[in-house]
Amino acid sequence: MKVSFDAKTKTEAFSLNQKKMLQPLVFVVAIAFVTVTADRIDEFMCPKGWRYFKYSCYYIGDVGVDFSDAEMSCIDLDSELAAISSKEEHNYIKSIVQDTGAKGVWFGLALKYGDWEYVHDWRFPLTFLNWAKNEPDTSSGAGCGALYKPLGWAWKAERCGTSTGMTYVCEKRAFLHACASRTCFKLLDYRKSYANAKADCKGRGGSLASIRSEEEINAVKDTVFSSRFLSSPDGWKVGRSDIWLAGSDSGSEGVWYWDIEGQRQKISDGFSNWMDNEPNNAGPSGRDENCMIMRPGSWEWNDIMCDSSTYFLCELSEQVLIAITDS
Ligand SMILES: [Ca+2]
Ligand SMILES: [Ca+2]
Ligand SMILES: [Ca+2]
Repeated sequence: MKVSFDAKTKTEAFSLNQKKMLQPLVFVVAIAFVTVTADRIDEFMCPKGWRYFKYSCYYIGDVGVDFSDAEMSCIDLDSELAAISSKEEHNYIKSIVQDTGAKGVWFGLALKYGDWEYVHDWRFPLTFLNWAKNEPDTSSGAGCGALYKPLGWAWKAERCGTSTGMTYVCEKRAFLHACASRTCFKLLDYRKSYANAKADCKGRGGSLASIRSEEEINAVKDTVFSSRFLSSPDGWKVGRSDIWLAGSDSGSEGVWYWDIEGQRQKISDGFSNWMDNEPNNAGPSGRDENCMIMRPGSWEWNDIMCDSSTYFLCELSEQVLIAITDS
């Protein structure tokens, strides 16, 4: 399978991508039915205690929190105060805060230098606004956005230090998992160095992924090339970029291991899927290549420099994962 894109706009590349995906997806699904019936494609998932909606996970906090505490609480949970970019998303959040007993719900919108912006990303385009009538009213020093129950949950500018009756909504992206018999894979669609990717997976209760069979390659294909994943905002980029796996020869040049705590295994003793003439340890300016990536499409491996930055694949046991299905 060849995955390539013309340098076009994101939208065009995305539709091109979907057409190209159709054929291989049919193929992958057929294989899955014939030979690896133990495999399955799970829905998008969110951590326990989070709610899933349209590629995002939402968390509603405690009542009685001011804006900056709400912001910090979301960051502590590896998320951000929600950015509400459509009527649909607004209505969803409204539906999950109805019964919290809160009067208002902080989300990510705040007044910065005279403009209303999303606090975690000022570039986030304000394509959707849902202010109540006569809002935002900043005359009393209000500078933070909240869904406000007495106004039918429309948005109100509230004083940021208000905590009475206020809860908050955090948001983070949901990810698709696919599981083989041994383990489940989770693709992270942001870039990190090998060491930081390894730490990220560990922080999720797993590790960078090792691939130990054809069956696991099939599960990874499902994870990376799911048509649903590709319709998420960044999916089109991920399907054509290298992905870190847990392989490394940092300990002894040329001796490759799955570098996983408690499961360290010499790769040459088991399943292996290197590209032709790799690993070659041939970094620029004579630098070592000691960390392994997998290339979507061929699903083969290469060694690259560990401080490169790319997407990565974690493996997690099923106990770590809690499915939240699209309702
Ligand atoms: Ca959002
Ligand atoms: Ca090396
Ligand atoms: Ca190489």
